[in-house]
Amino acid sequence: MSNDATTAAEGTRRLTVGQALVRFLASQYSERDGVQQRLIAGAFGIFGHGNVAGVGQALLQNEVEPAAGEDRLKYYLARNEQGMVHAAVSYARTRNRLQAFACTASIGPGSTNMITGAALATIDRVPVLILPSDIFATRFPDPVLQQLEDPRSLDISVNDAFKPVSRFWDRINRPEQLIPSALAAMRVLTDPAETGAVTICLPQDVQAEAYDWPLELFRKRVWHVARPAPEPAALARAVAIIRAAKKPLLVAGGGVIYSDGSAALAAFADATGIPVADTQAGKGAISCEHPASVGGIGSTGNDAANALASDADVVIGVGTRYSDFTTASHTAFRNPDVRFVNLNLLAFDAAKNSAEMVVADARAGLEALTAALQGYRVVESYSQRVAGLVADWARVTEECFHRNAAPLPAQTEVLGALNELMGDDDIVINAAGSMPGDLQALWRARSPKQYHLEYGYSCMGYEIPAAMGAKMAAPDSEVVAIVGDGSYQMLPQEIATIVSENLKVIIVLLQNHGFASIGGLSESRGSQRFGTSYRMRDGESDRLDGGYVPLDLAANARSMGADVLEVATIEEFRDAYRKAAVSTRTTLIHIETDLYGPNPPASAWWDVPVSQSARLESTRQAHSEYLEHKKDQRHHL
Ligand SMILES: Cc1ncc(C[n+]2csc(CCOP(=O)(O)OP(=O)(O)O)c2C)c(N)n1
Ligand SMILES: [Mg+2]
Repeated sequence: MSNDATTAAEGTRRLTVGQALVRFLASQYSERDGVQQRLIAGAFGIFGHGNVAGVGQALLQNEVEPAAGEDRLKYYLARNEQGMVHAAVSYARTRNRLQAFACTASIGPGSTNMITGAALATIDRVPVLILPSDIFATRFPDPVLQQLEDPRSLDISVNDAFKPVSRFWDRINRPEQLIPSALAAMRVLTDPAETGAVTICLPQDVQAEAYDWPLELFRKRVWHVARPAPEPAALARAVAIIRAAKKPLLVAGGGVIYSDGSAALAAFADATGIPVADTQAGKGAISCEHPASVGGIGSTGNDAANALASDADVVIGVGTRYSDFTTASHTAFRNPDVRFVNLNLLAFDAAKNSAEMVVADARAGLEALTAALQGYRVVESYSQRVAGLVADWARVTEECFHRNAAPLPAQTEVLGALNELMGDDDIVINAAGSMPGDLQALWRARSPKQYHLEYGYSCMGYEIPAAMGAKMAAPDSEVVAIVGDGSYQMLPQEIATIVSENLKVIIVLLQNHGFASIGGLSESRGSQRFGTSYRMRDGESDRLDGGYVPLDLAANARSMGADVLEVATIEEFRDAYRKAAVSTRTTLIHIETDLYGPNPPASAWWDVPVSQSARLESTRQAHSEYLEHKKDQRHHL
């Protein structure tokens, strides 16, 4: 039975802004290829005075006394607002951007804690609905607790800081503004070319304000996710370039996976013989077992993909934004005559490297290209070169995976054990530190969803909350977050949320007492690993060069309700993984690894500028090496 107050005006319903928003969100659906699903799968939140009585009351009412025909918008209580946005992004990514979460936070710090997550979503092009609470629209009690006061304008709040990291941003100062805003927000969330963080700021008084809403607002609404086909003339231009190619290389980005384009990519590679390299977001778009798959490209790529990139006369970028890691800071593609053909939903990305642009859905575009390229195939000697390079790198991978390093295992051995133990449909998650590089070079992904690397924002702290989001999105998959000790210390607290939701994930914590990644980078750029390991301040030197900080991260995870297995060797690690896999409880496996590697051999450069002037010899030396590498950098005009 409806418990909403009815109004005199027919066809309207009197609800607060919070109630109307919740009811609206529960009625939204997305559709692609004939399959419909709820667009907003639920709401993460943390309440404070900014949202407890507005959006919070609405979520309560939706849970305990919904109106007739009102669907549930399930509420999840997170521990940190940044973490909940990461979880939401991971959920949406796992669902190929067809479903998203709402995130409600209180005003001030609760809301600004979401900015990092919003930036990550927008950079990674993954939908999330951000609902920061805002200062009073009436301005009566100003300054409310946690209000930023700006003498230049009473219209500014901390939530203005979401503007550059949101694809859509609005503030609801009057109830009726919600109508156009909510509709615009859904359109952006479901537009694969525009999607990212969508932010609707909700002043705390307006959240609780009642209005007579047209009932039509709450009808089921289906947002169709488009698959734009290439324009025939653009396709023809692209085909002419590819047909003339002798040494083409396709670079598969995350767009291939989001478009569910793996079968189309495999068919393209089968028909043309064109080798396929992958980016961090695109790994798994083609199975590592496909003969055309050459693995990771760029700064953290492998020798096979990078050798092919270096020689390629035509590079076909599909669903990629060409990050500096992919292009090795514009040193990867060295053929003086190289040309680019980019297939992307976003014209902005399609235009990169002065490419012939094909603005289209990745799957639709690949299908069109395959059809239009009929009869074209790379020559046999090129295919043989590809196979030889791939076989060479497979040997390096085997070595890295089975090093038997002592006394501490190398992290590549842990990654190798996971790669062997995890199933095709399981999901490995990582974001920052030295592991993304090792994974990009070595991991052999056998399905499009197995490899979940957040490397657009490479945000430390993403892994654990992301494991929660991925598990919610793929309950039948084993979800494994691999996390460094630095990343763990940024954001471990969603373990408590994972436990409270009865979710089972596996967290693998690699303890190396510092930053293997930035430590190595620091050393190679002449900065002597300064400030990159977790050590005590020494009483005599007054520097951070004492013993290890006596930190017990295993106990930390245990304190939040995870089972913890502490292991020292790779054999013990394998056993622990098997135990964790059959357990129904969230388990963290703690293993100490060697801060100094060895890591896979690097075959490409990354531009990190070195001080042009220094007293330190290490820096001067690194600067002259830097200048050597700079010579290889080029624009593609
Ligand atoms: C939020 C955030 N802050 C800083 C960085 C810069 N950064 C990249 S890797 C890294 C160290 C990571 O340490 P850890 O997680 O222990 O991984 P390891 O390098 O030891 O593999 C830092 C500080 C980042 N990526 N994200
Ligand atoms: Mg570390």
